[in-house]
Amino acid sequence: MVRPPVNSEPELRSSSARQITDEPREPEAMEEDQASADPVAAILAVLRKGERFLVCSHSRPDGDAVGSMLAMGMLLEQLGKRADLVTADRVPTIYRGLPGAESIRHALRVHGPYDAVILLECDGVERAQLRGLERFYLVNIDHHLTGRAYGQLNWIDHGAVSVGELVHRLAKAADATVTAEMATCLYTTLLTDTGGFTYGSVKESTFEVARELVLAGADPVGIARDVFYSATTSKVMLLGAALNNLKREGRLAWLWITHQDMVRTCAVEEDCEGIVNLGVGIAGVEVAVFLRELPEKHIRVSLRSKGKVNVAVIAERLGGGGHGNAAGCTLEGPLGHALEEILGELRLAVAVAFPVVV
Ligand SMILES: [Mn+2]
Repeated sequence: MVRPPVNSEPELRSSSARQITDEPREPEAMEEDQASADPVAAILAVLRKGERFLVCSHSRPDGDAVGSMLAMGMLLEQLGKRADLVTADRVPTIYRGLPGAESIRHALRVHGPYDAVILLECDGVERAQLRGLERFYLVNIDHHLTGRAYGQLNWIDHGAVSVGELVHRLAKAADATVTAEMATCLYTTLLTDTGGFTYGSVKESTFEVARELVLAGADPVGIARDVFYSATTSKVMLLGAALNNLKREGRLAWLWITHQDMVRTCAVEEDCEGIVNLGVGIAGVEVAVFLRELPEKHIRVSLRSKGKVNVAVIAERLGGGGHGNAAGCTLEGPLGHALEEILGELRLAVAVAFPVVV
């Protein structure tokens, strides 16, 4: 049995290794071990036991965040539970057509009589940018390389291409029906987190999951159209501004936009999504970085790698996180300063990954 979810403040528990002693072990210690041995069963036990749940994901939600939240909400509903879905930022326009997307509220603080909070896609509780989360029983489901076991229950699987893939596994383990609506949300997580099935995380099983979701009613053509062929005019104008600032140096490429570029093209934050891919899309480029000047002058940094350089390690060193192929962080401005800082890291990483043979 897992520890029952509680409404009151759960005590913080260390995930560090326990010393082996002859003393009888506390029941809690055994629960923890069982949870780490079979996180799916442990999470299902929490879901079955509770009544009301809060489902959250990271701020600036992407396709995996939105799709996995919606599918998790549908799963909880099938289990006869109440679920509130909350993120710190609005759902991006391209995902607003997903089934149930209108049910996601955006807020800065959470409160309520929740039996547990299910945090999806957050490598740290702070990624959610929601105040008040810490006092709840936290179920952490993630697939980031930089994922930490900050929850009372943690399921971190680096092998999953999206958190949606994990929610799909959970739904099957619960013997829930994967409805067409759920399949649409889950397929969206696969498509977006793999860059249309092209990133290094993709493997044979990815297509097995995709196939199951299509059989369950997901429309791969319609979803791809909504995700990849539905850009706003301001987004395409913004791409033009970014391409004007494109630089190439051997295996490195970088591009940036200023806050002024954002204002001039009437762009919104979500229009910046994917710009970094233009840099890494160049033949011979191994790593690309996209920098965006925020209104308050901090610099948002997006990193992409073709695979030889682990950009999650670099992002984490600078206070961010992510995957080996795709990661990000926020740096101090001004833009020129942030650019030099990140290029210093990247030049070194490229030199290590591609040593010059003399
Ligand atoms: Mn993801």
